[in-house]
Amino acid sequence: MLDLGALYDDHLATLGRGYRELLATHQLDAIVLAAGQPAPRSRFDDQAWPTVTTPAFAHWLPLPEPDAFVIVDGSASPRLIRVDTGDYWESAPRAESEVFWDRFTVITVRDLAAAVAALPRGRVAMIGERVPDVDGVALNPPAVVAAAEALRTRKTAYEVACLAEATARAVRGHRHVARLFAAREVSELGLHLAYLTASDQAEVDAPYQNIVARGAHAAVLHHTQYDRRAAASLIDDSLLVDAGARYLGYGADITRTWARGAGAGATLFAALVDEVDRLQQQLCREVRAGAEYEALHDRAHHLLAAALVELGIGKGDPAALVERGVTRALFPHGLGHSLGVQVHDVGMRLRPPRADNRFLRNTSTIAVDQVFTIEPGCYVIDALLAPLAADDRQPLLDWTAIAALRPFGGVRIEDNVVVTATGARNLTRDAWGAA
Ligand SMILES: [Mn+2]
Repeated sequence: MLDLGALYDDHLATLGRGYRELLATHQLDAIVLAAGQPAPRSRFDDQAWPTVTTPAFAHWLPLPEPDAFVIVDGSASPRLIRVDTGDYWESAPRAESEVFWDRFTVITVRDLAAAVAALPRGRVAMIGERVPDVDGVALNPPAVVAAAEALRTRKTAYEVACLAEATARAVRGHRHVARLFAAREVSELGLHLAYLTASDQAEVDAPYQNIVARGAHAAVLHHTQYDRRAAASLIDDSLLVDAGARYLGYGADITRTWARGAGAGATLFAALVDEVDRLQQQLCREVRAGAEYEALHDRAHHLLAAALVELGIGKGDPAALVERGVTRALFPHGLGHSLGVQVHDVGMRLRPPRADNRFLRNTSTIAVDQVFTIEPGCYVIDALLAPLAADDRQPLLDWTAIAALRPFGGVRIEDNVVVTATGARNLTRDAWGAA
């Protein structure tokens, strides 16, 4: 196993430097990072969603505990204020690693009021939500929040190690459901539960709601309404699973698509899965520090157009399929997004994309130590294809092929990559190879 302690020390040292600069720039004596409180499910009962700590807090330590505060004032050891009410109804949430405790000066108090009383006053900013108003403390000043978010775009070795472990867990889930799908009939709900078991996580611990889509459901980009029925016998079918796992607050985000069956539609769909997988790996190989992520997204459209013509799904000049918006009807989402303590992490969409790339979540200049997803896809979404069938773009697609693919929904292949000095390290393929 990793020497997480040494990596965590370096992580804290990097964060400490970044925050000292932030304090100086914004003329602050301290920043308070509030873990926050669980959000109520409804104002009409006493149930709450599980605690999700404020990302700026999670960036400092993997403690999934409400009402805690980290105080950063530039001193060597940040302070951690915790509330222990002696509650006997619930067991306290536990961090999966204890690595952080002795790096903090820990102050334990009996209630939230005492925690608030212990917070610094004066030139102090606080980042958090569902936190008490504190006199003399500015809550979420936008410039300070933006500066703290900017510190999250380049990952430390500790963060990459956490993401690699999260990836390894997710890959175990993906491999398991792929085997199940090939061998016998299991409903979407059954596959979802099997994924959680194989990746050893409760549903509430997952970084996002698993997308588990069979057949035509795979054309629904965020299909989470799991069908509970399974067919009686193995049929020609597809399975798209977009599911992750977490480690110490860091989430992996992986998609795989599988095809089954020997009929003409299944055979064409399997070939499309192979093509998208191939072009996805090509895009991962083309990641270069200094290049624009949006250019890589544009490149994905050109590679997809060539693949479509190769497979007989698209017709004519591949460049025309991109220029006329045909690839955008088949691949309507962005190529990827930043990854970290939030599954759609911050800091990589500082400017909006071009209008034709409007769902793109990463418009950054690619830089060493960024971690992001590469997730091209291709789907039969009738709402997007209908305008093409109805205008002069109709001859650009083979509609018989589209009809053959429709029952299989679509394909998406998604990996998590770390930008290096010479290219990118693919956490997902590395874990897949090692599993
Ligand atoms: Mn994703």
